[in-house]
Amino acid sequence: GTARKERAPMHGSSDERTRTGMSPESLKRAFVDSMFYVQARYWEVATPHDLYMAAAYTVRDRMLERWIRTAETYRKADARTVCYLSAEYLLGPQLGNNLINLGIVDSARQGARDLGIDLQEILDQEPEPGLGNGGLGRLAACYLDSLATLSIPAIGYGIRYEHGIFDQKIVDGWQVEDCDLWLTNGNPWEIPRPLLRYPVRFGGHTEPYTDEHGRFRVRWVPELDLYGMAYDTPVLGFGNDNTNLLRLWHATAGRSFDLQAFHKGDYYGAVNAKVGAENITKVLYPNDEPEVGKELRLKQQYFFVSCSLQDMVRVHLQHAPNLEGFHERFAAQLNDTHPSIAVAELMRLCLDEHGMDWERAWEITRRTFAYTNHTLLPEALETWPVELFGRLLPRHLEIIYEINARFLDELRMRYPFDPERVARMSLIEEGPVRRVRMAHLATVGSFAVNGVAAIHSELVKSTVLRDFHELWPEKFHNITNGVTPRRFIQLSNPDLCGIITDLAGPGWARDAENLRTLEPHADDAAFQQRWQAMKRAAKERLAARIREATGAVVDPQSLFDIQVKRIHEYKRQHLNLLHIVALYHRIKQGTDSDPTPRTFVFGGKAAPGYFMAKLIIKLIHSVAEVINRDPEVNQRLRVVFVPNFNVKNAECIYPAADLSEQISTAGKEASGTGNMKFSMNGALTIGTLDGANVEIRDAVGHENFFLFGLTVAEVERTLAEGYRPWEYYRSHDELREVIDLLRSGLFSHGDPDLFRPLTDSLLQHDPYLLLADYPAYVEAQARAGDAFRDPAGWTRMSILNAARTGFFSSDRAIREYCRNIWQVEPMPVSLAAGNGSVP
Ligand code: GLS
Repeated sequence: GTARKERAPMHGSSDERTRTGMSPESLKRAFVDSMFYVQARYWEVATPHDLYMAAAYTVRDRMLERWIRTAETYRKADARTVCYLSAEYLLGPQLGNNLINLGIVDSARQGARDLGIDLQEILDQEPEPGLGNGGLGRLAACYLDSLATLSIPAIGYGIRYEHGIFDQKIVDGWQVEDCDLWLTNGNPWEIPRPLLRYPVRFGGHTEPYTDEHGRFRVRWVPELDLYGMAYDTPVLGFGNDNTNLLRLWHATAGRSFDLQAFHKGDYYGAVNAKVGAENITKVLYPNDEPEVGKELRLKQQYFFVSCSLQDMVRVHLQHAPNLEGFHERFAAQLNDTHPSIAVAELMRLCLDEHGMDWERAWEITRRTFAYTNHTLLPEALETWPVELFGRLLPRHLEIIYEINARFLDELRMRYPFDPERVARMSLIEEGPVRRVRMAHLATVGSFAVNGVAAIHSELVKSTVLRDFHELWPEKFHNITNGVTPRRFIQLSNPDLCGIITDLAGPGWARDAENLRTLEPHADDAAFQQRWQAMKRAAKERLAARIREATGAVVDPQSLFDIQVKRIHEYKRQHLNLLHIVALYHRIKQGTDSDPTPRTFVFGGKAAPGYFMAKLIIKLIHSVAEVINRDPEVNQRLRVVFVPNFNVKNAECIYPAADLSEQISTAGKEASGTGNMKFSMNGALTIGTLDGANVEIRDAVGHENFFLFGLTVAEVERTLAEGYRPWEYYRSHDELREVIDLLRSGLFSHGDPDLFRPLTDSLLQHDPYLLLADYPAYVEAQARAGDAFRDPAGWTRMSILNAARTGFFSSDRAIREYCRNIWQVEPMPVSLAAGNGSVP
């Protein structure tokens, strides 16, 4: 009201600037203030955690004006908004990133130093929000960063998991999962919105009725309801004043629990039901590219999608009398099929809650959504048994049946003599267990479908969605993934950042194509020296971290050969191991010709139920144990496993790599994004023609990339011709000796059976063609080893890799989404332009 406006303090007065100013002096004062008024502590008793919290609140205060001003700007302009719907956001630590995006790293360091505190110690305190599994979740986080940086009105919607991805401990070489407790000490970055709640319903049945206009309608009579409550996190842009919103939903019990149970006197039953409701957002499913089918996961998906769409509808109705025009206000991106139930939910909201007719509702729905496919692996393509679906979401199943009936009619008209095609394209898979095909629902309900690397997008069109591509070729796009240079260069590799800034000026982090200014210096001896010193320092930091985490000592002079990513058979960590064992074997036999000392670094989590992946982790440790303690070998080879690979550890690992292992079977890795982070930091890649490797190799130059392995076409042909891995084993002497060593018990304290499941799988099936690719891999490794012994030549290649990977910035990817899919324009926010009042 006006009364409040009159009393509003002027934001920008000198008092206010003390509170939110960016100088070391005001940061210091605000920090001391937060320690007292937020943490309620005095200096002498402040713990490191108190220091972190006070620092976080100090920084958060400095984000709020931008955030509020951004919300105000978008709202006033009635701006078209991107809604990114994702079940995962692998954000990583916030404090360091927010200091960078506010441009106050130096002030903060200075302010801390004045108080006798080391900023790094404060940064190390932060637990990381691990609300994702791997590449897909980290991509969502990079995209939020770029959306804000490009001044695009955008909201990230997702789930506030109480427990994110598990902490990985290693016990006797085996992975042991420990509960992630990221929220237990409080999360200073989120703002709870207890009044921003939406009901979400499950179960029950539907009833037809006739509305007041005499029209046929359906009412859903659910069995239970719960609420989704919003927790908001600001997402700063870099080099601008835009600050976007990440809104994560937390589940709480609804009134139905009270009514049903408390009033019947069943107090404990009622409390139990409440606990059940709150379970929905308890824990992230720890499977990357999972074999799905769990009821709770479908509940999670529907829960966050329903809250998000209700929130979008609320915002829309602030500007419009009804849902007409909803698709003009919002572009909603489905991050894989996890949120694809949104298609049915928006239909339900339009039809049942807003009285729209089917044709209009369908038009709005199809023009709202776009779908990104992130995997071709058949076991990861989500389908839900119709029985389960109908039990949890009876109304949505009806709507899906109706979408399908109309769609199949269209198809029959178009392909009258091809009933098999019609059956293939159906939203329902027929069989002993009928299932809903979520990728088909997402494709039919979207105006655009994209893959995440050029080769992957072609494969989407020619394999999993082939029939749909034939029907709607114009719907299909490629948008090659990208990663944010703010976190993965500026924050994680300050020395590299210094080198680039000296040459290109500070603007490069907003325009990564400026990395090209490095290129003319690739052969300059003095520049090479600086580059080598940068790499050397990063390797020393990683060596120290490795020593701290595992006790292993590694030599920073050696070639750091690194494979960090989820553990999966298709990613072929065990192919890497076969090479390591071959090198070991040669040294023991005295037949070695590659004297390059190497440190092999592994890291990555295995899905807790994925036995083979866990066995691979055990094998890495077992090989490491034998090699690292053998004095005949350990001067030349070391093998380490960095436990608990997460964003924080990753930031220390990428800058230290000489060689990046991107060795998946061609056609299996949709894109990869670690491959980009390594290359940007000056690692050379040894890799297959898979995912974004193809484009990285084209960008950096074929001579600066160690290529090996079968192509997609060759993989297909090999399998079609009846692949017999046994024959590779028989005809390749070294390969046979290596596999025999694994079967001998040498790496398992004499137990020949421990690794049997792995070696048997390789010899009998080898679905990922390790044996077929082994000779080419070992040969490419020898080339890499040779190249490393020429420091000037290697450094040149390293510089060219960093110089030519600007394309893989997530800013470029987001620009493509804006232009080719979302049709959304930047809306820059200006702090200066506002009248400065805080009503
Ligand atoms: C993934 C793919 O496996 C990765 O290749 C890809 O880089 C990532 C982001 O597009 O998505 N799909 C998936 O389910 N998990 C992934 O990491």
